[in-house]
This record gives sequence, structure tokens and C-alpha cells, in this order.
Amino acid sequence: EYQTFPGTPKWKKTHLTYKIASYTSDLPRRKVDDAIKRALMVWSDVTPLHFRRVFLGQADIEIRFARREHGDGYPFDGRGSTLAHAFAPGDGLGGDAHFDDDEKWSDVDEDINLFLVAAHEFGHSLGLAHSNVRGALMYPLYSYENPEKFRLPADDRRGIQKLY
Ligand code: TQI
Ligand code: CA
Ligand code: ZN
Ligand code: ZN
Repeated sequence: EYQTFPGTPKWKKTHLTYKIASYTSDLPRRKVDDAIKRALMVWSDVTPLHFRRVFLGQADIEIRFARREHGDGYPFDGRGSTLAHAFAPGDGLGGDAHFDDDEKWSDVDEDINLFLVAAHEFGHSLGLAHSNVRGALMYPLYSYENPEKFRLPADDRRGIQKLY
């Protein structure tokens, strides 16, 4: 079953902005842009939420690739282990998603698939915690599946539709 965070933080608006503040050198920029856009669509497809990209100023969801200590007190750990993290809805860091640039990011099945990890992180950005349903997107185990064929599992859909 899906879970929310304590206090059930959620966005109090349906139109959210996102900004890609830094890139990985593992993939061409357009592939990063595309993976992020499609990962957000996983959620906007089943809710009233809309995501608009901004290039300047503040955004609700700031996306960054970073290594080790990167200013939020949750340093990354080099290759392996933690791949990314995201903050529950709220001001400031709330909603932001950071990706460990010591991982090798990929758009296929080798290395770590950016789309799949980003879709999971954005679940956190929107207010979902981990699910105990094996196979759910929010289940805390990375498993590769073909991004072209990805369909949001029912448990995640129920969770996000409960929130929005
Ligand atoms: N990063 C953890 C994660 O996103 C960080 C984390 C643990 C976390 N608990 C959290 C973030 C609660 C927000 C709220 O789950 S990770 C997976 C999965 C990770 C793990 O690098 O371990 C995915 C990132 F689900 F496969 F285990 C992405 Cl898909
Ligand atoms: Ca790591
Ligand atoms: Zn961070
Ligand atoms: Zn998670």
C-alpha cells in the first residue's frame, strides 16, 4: 500500500513549475530534458497537475545533478548506494530533486535509467513516501523496465489520486 509523509504534505496548487538547474555529462541535454519531462508526465497523466518548465528564477521543483556535499546537508556517497533524493512538497528545498552525478546515468537498460529514477523521485516531490507493494514505482527497490512501455502501477495511481 502507498504511503504519504507525516502530516501529508502536498502542493496546494495544480500548476507547478520545474527548472533543470544543472546537467549530467553522461547524456546529451535533450535526453535529460526528455527523461525529466516524461517522468513528470507519469504523474500529470493521472492527476489534475500540470508542470511548466522555467529557465530563470525560482521553481517549485528544482532538479540538479550534484556530487558529494552539495549544500543541503544530505551529501551523496559516490558511485553506488544512493542514486538520488527528493524533498516532500513545501517551500524552499520542498519538491526539489537531486541526482548523484557520480552515478552513470543512462536512457537505456545499462547503468541507471534516469527516467525511472526521476519518476520515483517526483513521486516524493509530490508527496508520496514508499509503498510496500512489490512492483509499485514507489517500492524502494530499483528494477529496470523498458521506459517506452512504462505504465504507472495501480498502487501509485491510487496514492497520487488520493492526494490530488
Ligand atoms: N534514494 C532514496 C529514495 O529516493 C532516498 C530516500 C530514502 C528518500 N527515503 C526517502 C527520498 C524518503 C525521499 C523520501 O528512495 S535512492 C530507488 C528505489 C533511490 C531508490 O537513491 O536509494 C529509486 C532512488 F526505489 F529503486 F529503491 C530512486 Cl527508484
Ligand atoms: Ca551514490
Ligand atoms: Zn540534495
Ligand atoms: Zn524513494
